[in-house]
Amino acid sequence: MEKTWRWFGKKDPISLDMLRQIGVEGIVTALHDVPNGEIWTLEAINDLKGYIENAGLHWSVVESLPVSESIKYAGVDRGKLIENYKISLNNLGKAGIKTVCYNFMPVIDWIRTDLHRKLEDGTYTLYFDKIRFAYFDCYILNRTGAEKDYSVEEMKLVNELDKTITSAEKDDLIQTIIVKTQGFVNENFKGNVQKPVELFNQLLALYKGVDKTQLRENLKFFLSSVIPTAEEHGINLCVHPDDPPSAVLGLPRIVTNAEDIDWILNAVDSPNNGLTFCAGSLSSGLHNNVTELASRFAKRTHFVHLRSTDVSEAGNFIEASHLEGRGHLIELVRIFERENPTLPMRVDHGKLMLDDVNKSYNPGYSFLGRMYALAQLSGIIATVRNEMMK
Ligand code: DNO
Repeated sequence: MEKTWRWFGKKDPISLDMLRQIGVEGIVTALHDVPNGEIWTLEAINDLKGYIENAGLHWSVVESLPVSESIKYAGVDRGKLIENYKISLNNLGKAGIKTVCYNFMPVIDWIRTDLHRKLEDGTYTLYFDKIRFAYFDCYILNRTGAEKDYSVEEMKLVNELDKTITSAEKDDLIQTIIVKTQGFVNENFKGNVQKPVELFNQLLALYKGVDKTQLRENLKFFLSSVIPTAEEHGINLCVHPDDPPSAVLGLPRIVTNAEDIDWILNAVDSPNNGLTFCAGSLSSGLHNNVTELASRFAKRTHFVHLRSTDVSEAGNFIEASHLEGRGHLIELVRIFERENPTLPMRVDHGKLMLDDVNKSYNPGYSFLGRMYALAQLSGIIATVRNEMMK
């Protein structure tokens, strides 16, 4: 696998020179300043590509070429937005960038409720607490009928939490779920969001009547339109799994398990229609066995995110060490090195450790924590390659 790193562009405090020193081989990035839905011009792509190459690296993967909300709920302007998407793909193809990651999660991308979960050793990791999330749903968004999505026992805990939660904690929950985790990856919440809860509810309303079947049809419509362009340029499009891999807030999610992935790969059966194998997202659902999924889908995987989780029976999950947990990263490296050895992979997320705590990195994207994980994974990759030579 190629060792890549998610870099947030020229404004990223982590410079390309730093990345060269720690053994990064390829860059994962996007034109973060272009608003969602607008065309990525060849000029802008080439400018960033040249900048990366001047530093002695190369632009390996686009993460993400974002899919506009209106394409996901089939709004009136989806035709125009899909045309723009195709032009952007065309331009990426001309520039020679051949792996493009995207996701199809309505309204909200990845979800966490705590960005500073302290571990015994003094480092911090990311955490999802089902009851706090249900609280956000039932008491902060006040979504009609939300209680029905939780068990009686869960609602009991949610109602108890309501008696003790402070307004600072409520505010922190809103900032974490809507602003901090979404702001840097999700156009819906970019910039200075004034009224996050109101905005969130407006977006939820756009999906009234969009169930799983309808969302699948909308994805199929999108893929049928863009995959021919991808084929023409040899671009591998790869959908990112839903994180966590289950329906949330009354919204359908359609990249959650083996059956979903199969459905998508068959919806437009082309090698250019593939998967981003995000071990962290997939492993956070107890229904998923990541090593089975990897063996099954390795040939249609175009990009790998290596991260692990531990999940409780109650549905809470914590981002685990890259050497432990349900992600089984050692086994995944074995599978991918054997089945698809040139795949780009990036270390996904890292702990906050040492001097990281003094910096303001995007949540999950620390420098020292990710560097530490990259070192661990480099060791695994080297070991696996050595095993394979024997
Ligand atoms: C968060 C990421 C996601 C992911 C996008 C891909 O850390 O895993 O934001 O990049 O969903 O489109």
